[in-house]
Amino acid sequence: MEARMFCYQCQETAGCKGCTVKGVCGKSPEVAAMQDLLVYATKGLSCVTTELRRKGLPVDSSTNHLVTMNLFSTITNANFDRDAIVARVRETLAEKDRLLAQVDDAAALSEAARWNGSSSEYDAKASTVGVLATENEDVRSLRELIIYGLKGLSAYTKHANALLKDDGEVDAFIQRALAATLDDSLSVDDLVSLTLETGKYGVSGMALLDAANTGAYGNPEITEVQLGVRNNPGILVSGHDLRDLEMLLEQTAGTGVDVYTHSEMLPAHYYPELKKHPHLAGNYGNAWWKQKEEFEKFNGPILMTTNCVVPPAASYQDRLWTTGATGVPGCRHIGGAYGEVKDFSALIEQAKTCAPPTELETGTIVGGFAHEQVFALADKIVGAVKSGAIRTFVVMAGCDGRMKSRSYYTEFAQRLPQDAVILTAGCAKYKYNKLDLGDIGGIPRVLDAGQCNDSYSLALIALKLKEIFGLEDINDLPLVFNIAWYEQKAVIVLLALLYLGVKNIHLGPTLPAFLSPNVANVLVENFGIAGIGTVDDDLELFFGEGA
Ligand code: FSO
Ligand code: SF4
Repeated sequence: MEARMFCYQCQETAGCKGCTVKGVCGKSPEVAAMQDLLVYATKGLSCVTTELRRKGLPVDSSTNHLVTMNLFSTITNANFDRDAIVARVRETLAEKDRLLAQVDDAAALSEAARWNGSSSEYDAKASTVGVLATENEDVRSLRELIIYGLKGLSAYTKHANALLKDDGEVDAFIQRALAATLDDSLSVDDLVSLTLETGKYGVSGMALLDAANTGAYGNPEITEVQLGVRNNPGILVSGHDLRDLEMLLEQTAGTGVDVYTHSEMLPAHYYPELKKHPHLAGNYGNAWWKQKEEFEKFNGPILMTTNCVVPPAASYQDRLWTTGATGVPGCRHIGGAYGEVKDFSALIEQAKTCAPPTELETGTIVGGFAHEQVFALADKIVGAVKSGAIRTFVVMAGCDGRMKSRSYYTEFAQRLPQDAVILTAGCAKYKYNKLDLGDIGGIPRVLDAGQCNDSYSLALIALKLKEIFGLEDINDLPLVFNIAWYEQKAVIVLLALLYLGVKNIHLGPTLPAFLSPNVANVLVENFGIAGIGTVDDDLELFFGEGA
């Protein structure tokens, strides 16, 4: 069949090669084209801002926010609304031209920095600027690896910005690196260096978000989260944006409407300033990919604050609302700039007319093992390692997804030796967080630090253990990495871990299609990156002795 688009940015890409007719995620070729053009326009804008910074001229934070929102909008499962993306392209080109007027030698800048066109020209232009516009497969692979890392970093930056925290150096880097992906003079080695530098800024971005979240809501603490439902109408909040949840909790207080979390919003329950709301009723359902059946049964409105959105069935489209970087045609979108209080009143009014959620399960799960909480337990944990009660920590952070082969992670968790403890973050946890894996001397065998960005917490924990045990190298810890990936936030987490010196990370369920054989080799040779095998083989590899 004739190619109508090309996208290979996520783990579920068609045939592990690329979506060329329609996205497995539901992205249409028409939306894919506008996302390609938006990335291109954002690179052009970044080229101009990087030139202005080089000349010592200031760049407004509003321009930085435009760049990060644009990249966030193109992440897998974030925005399926072509009109919304066209509007972003237009705004970006206008901003780029405004700033270009301040550059003396505009002709020396890249074509992307100089291009503009009317919306009738957008599709034709888009067809020339997608991923395949870079012909050399290694250069293309590295450029896309960097761009996907920057998309993930932009998502995390955006959440920090929503809490009025900025790191201008991270923004300047995102733009410098985006501009560099237009530069044909850069060698493969230059791009490998830039990839590692992206990881460095990934650490900064996650640190920024961690400080923003804990500054606003306190440090996560051990919390039991209800899985069942109450008898009131409810609103289900999904995605990662804690500030959106906070505003909704404030606006629903005393209305008789309960608020539930879904998928990556589960860790909100661990924060003192969020869990204090008595109508934050529990966590409903599982990871993002189960949303079609779970949203149907929830009965009330659902607020998607970020990806992962699945295009909805008609039966609940009217109850699905988007905000921030997300968009779905036919669903209502709630706007609001950073620092503004968003108006959720229409959504709350809808909730009042809805039946309470249908119960999916009962019981509780425990989480809240972010860095400060784990540091508070350090004596106990170190004692358990020294006594041999804990043999190994297994980092199983990352994402969940639809592929059947992900049952590997459930089986792997189930069959781990009893003296192994799982450290997790991100929606990958739903593959094993309801298995009742028990505890070791009171330390649960699944320690959930939070959302995917809270992988930063896992890195801090590893560094702390390294210090306590007086080790030179993080890789000398009794720690193995078996990470599941799906979309581009996992890419920045991976690059951040590489920057921190973590070696021998296993990545599954498949390796990224965007890694060319040569680029994959660089990662294998320098960092020991590997895929996954069978559960039997991997248990043997990690633990030996037929564990
Ligand atoms: Fe999951 Fe989706 Fe958090 Fe991702 S809900 S897959 S890596 O957006 O960001 O873990
Ligand atoms: Fe395909 Fe993933 Fe791209 Fe969607 S995001 S079009 S599933 S590669």
